[in-house]
Amino acid sequence: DDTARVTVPKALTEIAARSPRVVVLTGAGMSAESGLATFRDPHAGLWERFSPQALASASAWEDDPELVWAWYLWRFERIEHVAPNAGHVAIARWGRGADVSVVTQNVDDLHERAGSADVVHVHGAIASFRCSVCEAPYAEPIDVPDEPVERLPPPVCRVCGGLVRPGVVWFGEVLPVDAWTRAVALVSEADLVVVVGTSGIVYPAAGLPAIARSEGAVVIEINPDRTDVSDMVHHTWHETAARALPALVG
Ligand code: BJW
Repeated sequence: DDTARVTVPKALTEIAARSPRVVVLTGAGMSAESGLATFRDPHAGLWERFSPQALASASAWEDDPELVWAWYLWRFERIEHVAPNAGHVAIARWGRGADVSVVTQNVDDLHERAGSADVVHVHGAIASFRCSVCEAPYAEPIDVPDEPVERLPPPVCRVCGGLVRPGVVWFGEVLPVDAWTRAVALVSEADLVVVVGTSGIVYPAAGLPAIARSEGAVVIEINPDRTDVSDMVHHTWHETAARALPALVG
């Protein structure tokens, strides 16, 4: 058992035990040990020539919707075939004995599948397909090719004929106002915010740890590497999500 060899910094165990209201803020590194690539890691195979940051943008969709749609379908398929890791499971278990909310930048549903009851998706959910023109939800089954392909025409909206898109927030788009408002309220009221697996580069989500700290929360970070938020948190623990969280939560 891998987690048996993880030693939790003593200060963190004490902070976790005495914090009634907890928010876990997660990024792509949270799902890395489930087998999903992060944004700033090189992508494999068909997608190695493309930068994920360039594909995840409103301008990429306008320029080449077939390329963007094929990339999202490939990721949608990957998400369906992977499972929550020990970190997701530990957060869900923590939430059964304490007031724990998850604010995630991830568009996968691994927190929900692990059993977390309160999950706020500030960058949307890949599987909430909708029309890119009239916003009507698209609930038809999505056709996924057997093998990933580089270009695929998106389905067409039943209401207005517009192209169907994934339910995510691209660069240059505004975050869903309800999710963002709730995320700010949660970190403002929290005693402890645990920032897991995010590079802290992408705003406005990257500003949540600073909001939490200025409103009085203790902020700790779990990440194998230094990030753009490392300097402003109270403690950084250089460990992976699936190893650290089960050890921290007990
Ligand atoms: C592990 C690990 C393990 C590895 N365990 N850890 C200057 C200031 C402020 C804002 C801007 C600015 N210039 C431009 C902007 C706007 C822009 C922005 O922030 N750009 C920055 C790049 C500077 N922001 C926006 O456009 C946002 N909207 C907005 O601002 O609206 C107002 C507006 C409107 C119009 C015009 C201008 C302003 C929207 C941002 C939407 C981001 N969308 C994406 C795609 C979502 C859909 C999808 O999944 O495809 O969200 S981009 C991508 O980045 C995705 C992620 O949620 C997000 C953050 O990435 P994350 O999660 O941090 O992942 P990585 O890969 O960066 O990091 C992984 C980390 O895990 C690393 O640290 C590893 O070490 C670690 N790790 N293994 C634990 N096992």
